Amino acid sequence: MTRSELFTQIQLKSSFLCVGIDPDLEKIPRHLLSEPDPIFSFCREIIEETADYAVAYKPNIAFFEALGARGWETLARVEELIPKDIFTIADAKRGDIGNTSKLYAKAFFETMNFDSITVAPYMGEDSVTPFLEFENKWVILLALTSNKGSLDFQLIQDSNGKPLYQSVLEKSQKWGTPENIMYVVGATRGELIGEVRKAAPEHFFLVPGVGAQGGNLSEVAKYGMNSTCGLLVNSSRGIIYASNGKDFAKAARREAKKLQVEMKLLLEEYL
Ligand code: NUP
Repeated sequence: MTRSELFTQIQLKSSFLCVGIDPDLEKIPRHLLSEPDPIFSFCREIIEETADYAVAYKPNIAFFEALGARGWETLARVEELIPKDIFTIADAKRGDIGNTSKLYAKAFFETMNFDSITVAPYMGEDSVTPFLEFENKWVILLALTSNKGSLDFQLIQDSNGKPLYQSVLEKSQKWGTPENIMYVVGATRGELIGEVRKAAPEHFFLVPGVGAQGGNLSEVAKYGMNSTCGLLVNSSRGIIYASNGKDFAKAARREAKKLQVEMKLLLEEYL
């Protein structure tokens, strides 16, 4: 999917919601456990009920690969059932020497047909560029993550006072364009989101951390929105585990709609 197609979807749906698909056998409603593939049934109902409000889905690969070969099959089936006008993100946080990254890219872009993959920038340019060689596919580079551990490295300053995440933003913009690179910026980062926006004015940001991690949506929009929205805000547990009864998918729909209604107002305010 291209950047302008993504922006068109955002305008059509008045939404920049990414629904995070993190299905955990221990958390999904008990009645699904008698299904032949409980995780698939769970994801299918969640997708059917939230597709009106979502412009992106982000399956986190950990939740599938934890189930072994069967989990990979489920992931492929889930990816296939996501409507084609909705952007797909494989949250896999890959990156390795070039020759290996090339095969990671093939796995997620060709064997499966994801629009994008999250990539850790730690190994540098040659670990990232193999992902950029696929037409209309995207790398989503970790810049400033939502977790506490982001303090350990990402905020360390060099001798000129520049934090490491800023060096990642600066350097990596030379590897690709706003048409094939996005950045992960945590919703829990408040004003710092504005600093990331200054350093990367045109790029889309994937912003996890709203909902269960306590990030604030209106703050994200205030500091992060640009003239083509530039944001995909993710909530996983806050949507998919809104209820663990038989009404789980309807409850997920309600939570997704709540976020979309807020997003519509923010789009009207800032676009
Ligand atoms: O900085 C990041 N923070 C984060 O939570 C980068 C991520 N990719 N994530 C992922 O987003 C995390 O692994 C999970 O899949 C999702 C957030 O889930 P939740 O806190 O909304 O349940």
